[in-house]
Amino acid sequence: PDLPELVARQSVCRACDRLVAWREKVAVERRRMFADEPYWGRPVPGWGDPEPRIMVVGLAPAAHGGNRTGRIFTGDRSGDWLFASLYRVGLANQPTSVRADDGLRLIGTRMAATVRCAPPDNKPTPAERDTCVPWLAREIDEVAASVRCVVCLGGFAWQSVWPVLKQAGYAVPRPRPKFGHGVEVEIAPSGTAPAELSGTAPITVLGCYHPSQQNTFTGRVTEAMLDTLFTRAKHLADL
Ligand code: DU
Ligand code: SF4
Repeated sequence: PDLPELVARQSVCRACDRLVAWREKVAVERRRMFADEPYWGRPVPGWGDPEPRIMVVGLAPAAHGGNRTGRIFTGDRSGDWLFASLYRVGLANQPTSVRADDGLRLIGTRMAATVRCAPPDNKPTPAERDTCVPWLAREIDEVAASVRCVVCLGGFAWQSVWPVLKQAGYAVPRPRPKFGHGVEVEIAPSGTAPAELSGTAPITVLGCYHPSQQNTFTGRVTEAMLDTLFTRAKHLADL
């Protein structure tokens, strides 16, 4: 399957009862309030450069962000911080992301959520994560030939990405590296890597605190921290 087919197939997924109910409940309530606005209310696919050198992995769409606009991190506070930083360091063509048709383009960069439906309180259950992670695994498989750097926004993405990268053909350290802002882990294709990976250079997994309101309000994440991290990602990815 190619990326457009993957996007189409996962956008109709209904595998998690609780999340399907939630994403649709939120959508119905919101449509009533904003009758003239289209409201997505479905799984939010990966988005950006189809041959990315940087892959950004988040947690899950926000109820009134990605779940509303249909584009990941679009129309929510985390996205405001994320896209502004990507723009400042030259990985996006504009600093804001308000609607799926706003002209935003990512440069050498793609992004996806670990869990693709908006969860209540932004907290998917472990079972929901395990159910959804195969979509991320398929997406990483599709882009693995070009990716040089994987940026994990928050500990949830960090935990989820190791089995995915192992399955994609990378030798992943044991025990799993501990998450932190700025933590870098270099991984190389393993002996059983698929042909398009074998013989390729190592890639770097980069930990980044999630630019959630909780973190940005308290100063745990600052604009400077995000800019430094994405500048590093850009360097690692030769962009
Ligand atoms: O029209 P297109 O070049 O196929 O782009 C489709 C879609 O992906 C559009 O929403 C822009 C985005 N995109 C991007 O962000 N960065 C790229 O390098 C290529 C496409
Ligand atoms: Fe499907 Fe993932 Fe949504 Fe669950 S969270 S319904 S697996 S797209």
